[in-house]
Amino acid sequence: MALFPLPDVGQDNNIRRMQMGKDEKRSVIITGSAGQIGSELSFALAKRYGADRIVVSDIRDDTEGRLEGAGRFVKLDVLSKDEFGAAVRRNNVDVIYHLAALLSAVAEGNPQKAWKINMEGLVNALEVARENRCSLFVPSSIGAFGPDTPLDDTPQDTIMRPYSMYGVTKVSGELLCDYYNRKFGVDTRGVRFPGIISNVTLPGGGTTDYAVEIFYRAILEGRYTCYLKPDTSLDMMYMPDAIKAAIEVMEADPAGLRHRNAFNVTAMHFTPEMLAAEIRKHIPGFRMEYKIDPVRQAIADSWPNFMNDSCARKEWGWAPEYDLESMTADMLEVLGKRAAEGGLEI
Ligand code: AKB
Repeated sequence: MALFPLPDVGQDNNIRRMQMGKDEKRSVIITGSAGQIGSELSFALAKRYGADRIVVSDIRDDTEGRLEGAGRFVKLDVLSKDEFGAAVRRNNVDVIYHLAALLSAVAEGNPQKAWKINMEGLVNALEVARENRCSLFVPSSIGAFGPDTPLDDTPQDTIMRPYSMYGVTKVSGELLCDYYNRKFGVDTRGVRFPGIISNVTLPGGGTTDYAVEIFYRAILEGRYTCYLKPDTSLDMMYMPDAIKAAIEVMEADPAGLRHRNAFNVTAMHFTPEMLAAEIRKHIPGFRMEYKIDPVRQAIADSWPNFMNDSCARKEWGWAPEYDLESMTADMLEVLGKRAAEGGLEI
């Protein structure tokens, strides 16, 4: 017997309706727009649905310039539900991409603050979505898993007992999003992102950051000191695929979704030594050294070596475009050009 009768509200896939141009007045809001994912997803959404239908928001208003062209800017602290709700109502928002959160290493440094921002911010997003009948995307992470999880070919549905505060907030967030879907009919969806590699915005305090920093240091200095052990295997994804996942899961026909919060998605998995070897194919003299950070190493050791993302492939057609080889070649080309113009810094 179903624990809750499914309410007949909110399941109307707002983003598909917008994409089909059936409701020209509605818009999408992105929280944490200036962050690693937000600063690229905001522009991708503007390109797809029209910048006039995108509201970019961040707690820092000094980021407004960086987001110019992606949509209307609203300064928003997600810890204020009133501010959040007002921004949604004022802008006729139908779809919320809730990206404002702390990453794993920073969260471990201040667990109380991480709980507050990651969980209270999420509860506000869920309540605002419920009250205003919005669809809601919330990113989860490989951080939702823990050392008791099967770490090879990690299944979609498995043991999740993370040791890090970041992981605790991610599992709690997944459960809460599913609860709001079942109890209140809010159209909540999410993916478990692996480490994301981007050539636009640097990540801020994650465990997988090495996989971005290494490219900057390889180009600028020809060497990198890695804080994870050479054989630490983790799932990764190039930003264009991460954007694709965030958009496609929201556009998916709800009738095909058996899962919602949150889908395993991956594009590649590698170790620091494998990435260094791939970079050496382009920069033969590249040198890798190791100085292990015990906190980030412990977090990485508790995360999957590689995930099974067959549910995402089956339920909404997930298929990444970049692998280790093509991602490395593209990163080095884009960052190399920027360095040649004198504009590469870390
Ligand atoms: C982090 O390292 O904290 C993030 C993640 C995998 O969620 N990149």
